[in-house]
Amino acid sequence: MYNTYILDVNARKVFNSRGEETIEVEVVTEGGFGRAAVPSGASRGKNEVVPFPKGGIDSAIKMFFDKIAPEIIGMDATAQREIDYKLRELDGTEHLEEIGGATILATSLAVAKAAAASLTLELYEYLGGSTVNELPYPLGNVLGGGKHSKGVSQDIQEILVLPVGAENIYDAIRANILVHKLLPKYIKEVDPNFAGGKNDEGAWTANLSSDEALKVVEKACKEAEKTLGFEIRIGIDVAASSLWDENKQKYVYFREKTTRDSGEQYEYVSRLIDEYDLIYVEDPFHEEDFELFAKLKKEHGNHAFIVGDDLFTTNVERLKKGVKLGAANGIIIKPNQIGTLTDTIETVRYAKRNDVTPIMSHRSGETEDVAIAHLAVALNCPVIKTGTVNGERIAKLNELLRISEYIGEYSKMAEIKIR
Ligand code: 2PG
Ligand code: MG
Repeated sequence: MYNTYILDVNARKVFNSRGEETIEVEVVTEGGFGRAAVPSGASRGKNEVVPFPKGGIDSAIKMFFDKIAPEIIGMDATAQREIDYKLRELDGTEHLEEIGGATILATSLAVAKAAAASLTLELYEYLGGSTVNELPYPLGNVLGGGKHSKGVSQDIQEILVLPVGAENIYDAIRANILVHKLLPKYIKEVDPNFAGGKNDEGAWTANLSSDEALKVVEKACKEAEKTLGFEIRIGIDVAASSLWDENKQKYVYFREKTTRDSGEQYEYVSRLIDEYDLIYVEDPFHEEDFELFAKLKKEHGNHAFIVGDDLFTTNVERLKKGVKLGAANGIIIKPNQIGTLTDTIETVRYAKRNDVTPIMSHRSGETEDVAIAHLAVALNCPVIKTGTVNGERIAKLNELLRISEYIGEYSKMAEIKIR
């Protein structure tokens, strides 16, 4: 009668899009199979779970076979919460230092996928129920800098586009791709030596200041809007923790060769929001400055998403603090920041109950795994941040096209509401 029991598991080393080793886990049930691989970040928040244990990935794999496999073989794959608690218990540390967050998340996701397959459901249906029908708007990095580009490009890590006027997922994805495609022409007007370089996430990387970068993206958006006939807005991920110098107590802008104290950083970000009509501002301040986030949200939170990534690290306790202080109206959701599917879902639910918009997100070092596309739909995240081009990013976007087709005539875009 039941075909969801776990019969066998496996783990192996695979590579991510940066060519770094990561872990992939497989779970076999009586009636299904699930496989999940875990991405990795370059600009990591200091409160994220630890991806690999002291002995690195080899020791992670050994621990998978020694500790995890004997415990979960024989369990029911639909007992997600029980399995996730068990994984946390086996590790025994808050930040998953013992076994490592990568192995734990890969197991957690592979279990969910195996359960879904055993019930002949798609992952989004299994987790979201038979009535989910809203597709997230893709938020795409088109021009990169900071830690993802290293060197001469802008200090702001990501300039992103959000096709708010698109009426379906196909047009939304097409819009971001078109902006990306149009950009080189405008970049060359300012940086004649631009040779078509791309960064880790497939965003262009050029010798531009942050203002020049925003201006060229603005031009490309205008042209794309004219072609497509709907609105495309601009966002940024400052990734300010990467700029923050704890000793100097200042943000260090390497390319601009300037520093900004917290007050100056606030003024700078405020100016960018006004000047470029930004709809989305991620990590404008370093990961412990909840107060300054709150000030920015108070001033701009009715017309822009003020979003915490490193600030929250998908951790519900940090989000609770943020809600209390009114620090943000958006939260980046990266399952590998927190370690299990259950933890991820808990954070998304808490965010929604408190008017904080969850934005499902990739990492800069990705794999071909498309689970985040399913999670975004299942958990009703109105936005998914997953790049614009390159195989590992397109994989998620193409999966959204498939999901939209599976949902069929009732499929629609989620509502983007700034609260
Ligand atoms: C970010 C992410 C993804 P990373 O800062 O939001 O774009 O980068 O995965 O390197 O943390
Ligand atoms: Mg970020």
